Amino acid sequence: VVVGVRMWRHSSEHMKWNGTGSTAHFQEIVLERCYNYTQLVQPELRDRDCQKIREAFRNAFISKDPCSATEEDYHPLMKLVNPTVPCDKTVFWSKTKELAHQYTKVQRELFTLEDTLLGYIADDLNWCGDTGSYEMNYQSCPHWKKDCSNNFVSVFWDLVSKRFAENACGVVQVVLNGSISNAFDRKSTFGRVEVHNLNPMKVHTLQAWVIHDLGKFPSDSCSGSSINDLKWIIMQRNIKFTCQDNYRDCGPFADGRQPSPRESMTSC
Ligand code: NGD
Repeated sequence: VVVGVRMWRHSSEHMKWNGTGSTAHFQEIVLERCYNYTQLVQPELRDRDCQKIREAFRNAFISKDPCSATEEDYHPLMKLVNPTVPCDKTVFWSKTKELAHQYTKVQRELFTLEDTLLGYIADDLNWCGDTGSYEMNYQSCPHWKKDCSNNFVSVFWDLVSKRFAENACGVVQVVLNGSISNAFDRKSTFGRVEVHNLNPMKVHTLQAWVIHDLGKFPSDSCSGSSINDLKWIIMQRNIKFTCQDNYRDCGPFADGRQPSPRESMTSC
């Protein structure tokens, strides 16, 4: 009987939420990424206290109901890390994560959110705690669609995306996916959060790149209705809008071969 009760309790904990659990070694990964970023990637940030950052990150969600996250929970963490991207260097993306990151890896002075300290630390990680426990839940975390939208991961990304957009200045860029039917999606983080938090006093132009996968039929382009939607929203906000399909300005290779969109974005 005792074994039966134990097994039942164990499996009910296991099944609590529908999303994947916290990333194994979350604390260690946060600390290691923080040191890597502040000591090697952006040594101007070498004075940041990574132990404090790790602690503030953990305190934001530990011992709390994982479906009741608020922006305030992250304020102590936000205070420790303010975004610092120079004007003209911000790159947003939507459904083009890999391509956008290839782009900023080559164009080293450009920054996606994941090239800033908090985005770098949290990218691809998952985290949640539980009321009445000092442990993280490694079994399951709330799924943003199936369980609750105010979970700690979604609230974190909405908040850091908002701050990233608020701080942008000059010309900002967005890399969009022309191989899906709506390259611009009002419900994406870019469409729902970032676009609306650009400051028209600081940002004068949004430059969109609509890129299709090689060999795939283009499903959307600068002249499509979703981009028109974006153009309308941006112009309403008194920001200039420009759009470029499959950017290419480096001409053919020495052997005459035309570069693919991917090649021209990343190697010209
Ligand atoms: O509401 C959500 C949600 N929407 C998308 N995604 C979400 N995750 C939640 N927990 N809650 C996930 O974010 C989705 O599964 C992808 O893994 C990722 C990006 O979604 P995508 O491709 O639809 O693009 P978005 O426009 O929603 O967001 C990309 C822009 C980009 O300019 C970054 O500055 O928003 C920023 N970002 C948001 C969310 C997550 C980055 C990330 C990230 N690095 O994981």
